[in-house]
Amino acid sequence: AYSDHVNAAYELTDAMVAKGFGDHTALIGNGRQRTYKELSDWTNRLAHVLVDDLGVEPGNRVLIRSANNPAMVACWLAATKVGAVVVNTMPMLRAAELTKTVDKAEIQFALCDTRLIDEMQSCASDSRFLQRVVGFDGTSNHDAELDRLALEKPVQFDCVKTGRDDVALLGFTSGSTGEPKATMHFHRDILIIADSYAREVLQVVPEDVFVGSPPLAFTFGLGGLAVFPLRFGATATLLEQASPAGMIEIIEKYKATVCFTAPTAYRVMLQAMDDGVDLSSLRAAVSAGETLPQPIYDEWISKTGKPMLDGIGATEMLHIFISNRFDDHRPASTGRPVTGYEAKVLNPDGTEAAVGDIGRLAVRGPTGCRYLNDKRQAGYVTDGWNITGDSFHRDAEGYFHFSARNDDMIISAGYNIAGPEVEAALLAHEAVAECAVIGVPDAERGHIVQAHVVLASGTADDAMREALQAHVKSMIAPYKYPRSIRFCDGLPKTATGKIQRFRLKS
Ligand code: 3SK
Repeated sequence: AYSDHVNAAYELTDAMVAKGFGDHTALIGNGRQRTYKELSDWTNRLAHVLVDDLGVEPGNRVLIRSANNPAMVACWLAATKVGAVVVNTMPMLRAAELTKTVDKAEIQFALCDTRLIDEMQSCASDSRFLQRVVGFDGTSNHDAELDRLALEKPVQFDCVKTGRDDVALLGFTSGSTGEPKATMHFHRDILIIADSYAREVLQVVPEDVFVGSPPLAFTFGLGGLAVFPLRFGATATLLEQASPAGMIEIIEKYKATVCFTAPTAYRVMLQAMDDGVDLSSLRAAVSAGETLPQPIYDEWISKTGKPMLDGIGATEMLHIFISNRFDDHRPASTGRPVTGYEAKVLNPDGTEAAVGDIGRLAVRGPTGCRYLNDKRQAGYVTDGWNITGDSFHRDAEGYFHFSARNDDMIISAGYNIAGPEVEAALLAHEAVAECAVIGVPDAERGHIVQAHVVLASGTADDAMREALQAHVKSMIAPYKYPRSIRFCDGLPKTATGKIQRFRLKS
């Protein structure tokens, strides 16, 4: 339903002003608020700098390096307005990782928060691709080269008339192997995720205020904290350090209504509610990127009266494609496909699995995987179906149930054991705060189940180990119990809160 020429950034800014949202607050962050009109003007001035001063041409690749803040969103929109292909990156990347990204995507220009410019400069100094690094002021005082140049520019800019199938974004994903892949997404894809998932599942209205933790550098964060609010005239709050405490503060201060974060942050929010924190403004709590433990789901419903919206997405698909709904949700289920998407479960031979049988999840719809110059494309897409790295089963009513990432399936003495199932059993024990289950090599059984456990209470000793093993055996088939349990103070996680189980394997 998009015309041949559509520019996603125009639709999220200037078009919103034309629709009457000019005075509505678009972005809040680093102590400042900006209306849609101010955002439109700001991004138009920046677009002029990109074209007039830097010489950015449509199709050029522009890297943006920043923590989540309004300036990062403005840079992304401006680069999209001029028809560039944007690569958003996380502040924690070091020069060597930036170089890999620059080389893979053949990036010519970098817009970088001046607080993070050293690593960017050292990447640029010996890059064959990078022509220019320009600093911007992420604190929004407009006190850096890009900001100073922008202040002299007009607030009108004719956005490049990009084709709806022109690439607008390269989303990087390292999957479980750590070897980065770049996924290409079109201008129309950016709008589709809002017009499907955000419209249908979240039912976003202009009065909504969004908050959350995933970095804008990941498509999960870019969708949830920029595209979705801006598409509907709502407000995005952006936090450079999105700790649970920081999100709670924003929710209370701005009466945030939609939250995107991982289960571990929701656990902290639930505890805070017991201490009197008022999170009642939240009408949508989206959990994705990590398995939602049943106790958190149950406690959320009992404390708020609303279901937590568990969903599954992938950088390859740009955003969430299966989700629970407010009025259509099942405990321990990820829900049903978002309108426009179809999903099925595959047997190892590629045929469709019977109801209840675990297999690989396949999905197709308006967005999909297009890796940039990567042989792994053929492994991900078959006959138009995107074969994700997750094992699921579908029940008779069409709800999909997560079993494991394919890498999280442990084969022990001939049994297939889904690590997340063991984790869910452990989490149901009151002494367990967090845990991650992996398979470790074992001479006798091939692999055994090993649990890494962070305790909420109790002592990390053999008695606790035995109590947890007995507890798991009482909850699920005994052969699944963790033969090895290691206690630890914390688990390795990505910036989006995903537990990095592969880092426990060494
Ligand atoms: O689950 C994820 O990792 C994800 C990735 C991209 C966009 C959305 C989501 C939930």
